[in-house]
Amino acid sequence: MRTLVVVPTYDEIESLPVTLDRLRASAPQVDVLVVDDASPDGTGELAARRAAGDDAVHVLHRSGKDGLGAAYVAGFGWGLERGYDVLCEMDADGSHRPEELSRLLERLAGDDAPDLVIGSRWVPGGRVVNWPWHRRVLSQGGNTYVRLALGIGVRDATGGYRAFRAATLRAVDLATVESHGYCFQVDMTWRVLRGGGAVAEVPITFVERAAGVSKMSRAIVTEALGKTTRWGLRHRWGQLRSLVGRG
Ligand SMILES: Nc1nc2c(ncn2[C@@H]2O[C@H](COP(=O)(O)OP(=O)(O)OP(=O)(O)O)[C@@H](O)[C@H]2O)c(=O)[nH]1
Ligand SMILES: [Mg+2]
Repeated sequence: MRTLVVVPTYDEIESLPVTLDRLRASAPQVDVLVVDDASPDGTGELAARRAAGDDAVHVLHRSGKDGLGAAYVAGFGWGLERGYDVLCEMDADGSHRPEELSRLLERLAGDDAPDLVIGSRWVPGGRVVNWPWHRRVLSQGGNTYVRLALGIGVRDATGGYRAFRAATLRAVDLATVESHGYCFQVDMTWRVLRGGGAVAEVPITFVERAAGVSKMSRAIVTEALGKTTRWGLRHRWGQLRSLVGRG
């Protein structure tokens, strides 16, 4: 299985080298694509230097900050064009421990193999390290809302440590994905489930970033809540109409 890990970056000059070192050491068989949105701190140049010295590391430079969702769509397109079998998501900030990637990949390749594996903070065995209580509440509350609004069983639909089969991504119409922030994660989960795909979760230990600043904002939370509500309502409306139509 040729595997590509897509790492979106915006101002991660301190975190990215550590993440790349850990990933190359713990999963040397896996290729990496850094998708940088012209980070003012020079993360893109750093990634280019790493790519020049390591055949397994690649970089895609984009012209400006356009959100994590657009970066992943571009990165997935790059990987699908080059024939990778499995495409993964991983943050650059150390929150997603590279040493746990093999567990996601094993689950994707195992028996009754799912179409998408999510590294999950909110299943038994999952943990979050160094998060203040308000981040826990936001993530757990947000995920509970997503589960109820969409009527799905996934415990960590906003989690961004993931492994997709290439076929799963090909079946999703990536060109129409418009979500910017971590709403992108909910969007992709919902698209896979709506398309009849199976989603599995494996517990991870999520570690709060040690360096750099968060790109999380009120706009990102609002986008996720608003879109999730709309998708949920549209879905229920469709169910109601087909029920009435049948009666
Ligand atoms: N290319 C690109 N990457 C981004 C953008 N926004 C965030 N990222 C990257 O996406 C990953 C997740 O972003 P974070 O800032 O860590 O967001 P978060 O994990 O919700 O917030 P923290 O809990 O503070 O870490 C990091 O690797 C970021 O550098 C963007 O607009 N473009
Ligand atoms: Mg983070």
